[in-house]
Amino acid sequence: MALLSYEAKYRVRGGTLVGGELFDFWVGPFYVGFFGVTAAASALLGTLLIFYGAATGPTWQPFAITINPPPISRGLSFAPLQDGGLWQWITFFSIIAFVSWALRQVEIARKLGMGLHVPIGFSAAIFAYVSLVVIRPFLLGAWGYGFPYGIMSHLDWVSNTGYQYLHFHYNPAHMLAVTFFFTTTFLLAMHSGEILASAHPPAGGRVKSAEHESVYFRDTIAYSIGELGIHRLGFFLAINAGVWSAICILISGTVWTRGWPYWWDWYLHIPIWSAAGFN
Ligand code: 07D
Ligand code: 07D
Repeated sequence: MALLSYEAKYRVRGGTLVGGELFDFWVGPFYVGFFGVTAAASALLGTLLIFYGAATGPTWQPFAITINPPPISRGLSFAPLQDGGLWQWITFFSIIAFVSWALRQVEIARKLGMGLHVPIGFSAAIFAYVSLVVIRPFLLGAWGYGFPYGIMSHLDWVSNTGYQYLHFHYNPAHMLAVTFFFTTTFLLAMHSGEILASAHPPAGGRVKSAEHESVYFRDTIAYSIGELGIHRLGFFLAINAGVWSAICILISGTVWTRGWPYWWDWYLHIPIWSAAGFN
């Protein structure tokens, strides 16, 4: 069956959250839906505003373009367009676009009678972004704490924000997030490697089955988590990477205002060391 006719077989009506049958159609291979319309419109508006900001700014050098948030002195107020207002509108449209994209994933999952795992996964990234540009700036009392929209300027923000807390690596939630990111890539390398090794043999070779995969890991580490289990573990690790990232920046400047190395003072005061006079 040609790919498109195969897809057409699964083009079922219904499952929409909003709009009933109004936007329940496809353009080529793309499902539209109410949230496809809101995602496309807000992504277009946000991108046009970035171009407008670039056009009124000093450079077209792609790495140097930056749309900055309002100065901290403006607090949580609406800023004039050229003094952070553009950043506020771009933030607004980007959130509408990301959330619409997630809801469109929900509608497609409902149509196909599938679980909501994909939108839940994507929501971890949205949560991290919203933490950076809405929740933390709100808790700190100024939009100026958000990061600027520019390829290099957003890196400057990460570095400057990190050094404000002396040594960001000492942030325990950052440690967990980094560990989850590293573990996720480690797991993906091993898992994808295993699938390629069994399902894609050299020309003339025999494709191996799931049993080969399980036996491979039992022979190697005495345990195989199984076909479903490996994806559950991947989902758990990857989502935790995003969620602990969000937590690590949300607690910086809100619940912990000093340098992160000082957070570890409790370690020096554990009775077993202090009673022995080690600190
Ligand atoms: C591979 C999925 C595809 C996505 C891609 C990104 C744009 C932006 C720019 C119009 C893995 C598309 C990029 C649409 C175009 C303009 C001006 C995802 C994949 C290919 N960053 N960041 C990058 C974003 C933050 C950090 C690259 C976005 C935080 C560091 C790219 C966001 C912090 C480094 C980029 C965001 C942070 C980067 C490659 C939003 C902490 C790098 C991204 C919306 C999270 C790396 C020059 C990538 C680099 C890099 C985009 C947020 C840190 C431009 C859209 C504030 C340390 N970031 N970033 O592959 O080379 O992601 O930078 O939150 O070293 Mg960033
Ligand atoms: C926010 C992206 C959301 C994206 C969305 C979708 C489009 C569409 C279209 C392609 C979360 C965008 C889609 C635009 C594209 C098309 C067609 C993802 C987001 C919604 N750090 N650090 C992290 C490491 C240091 C610092 C996170 C490592 C230094 C600060 C992660 C190291 C200092 C912040 C991480 C290291 C420092 C972070 C980022 C090593 C600087 C944050 C991942 C090895 C001196 C940020 C929520 C993330 C964070 C963050 C890793 C070093 C500071 C755990 C590995 C010591 C200030 N760091 N870091 O969040 O937690 O992804 O943000 O040295 O704010 Mg760090």
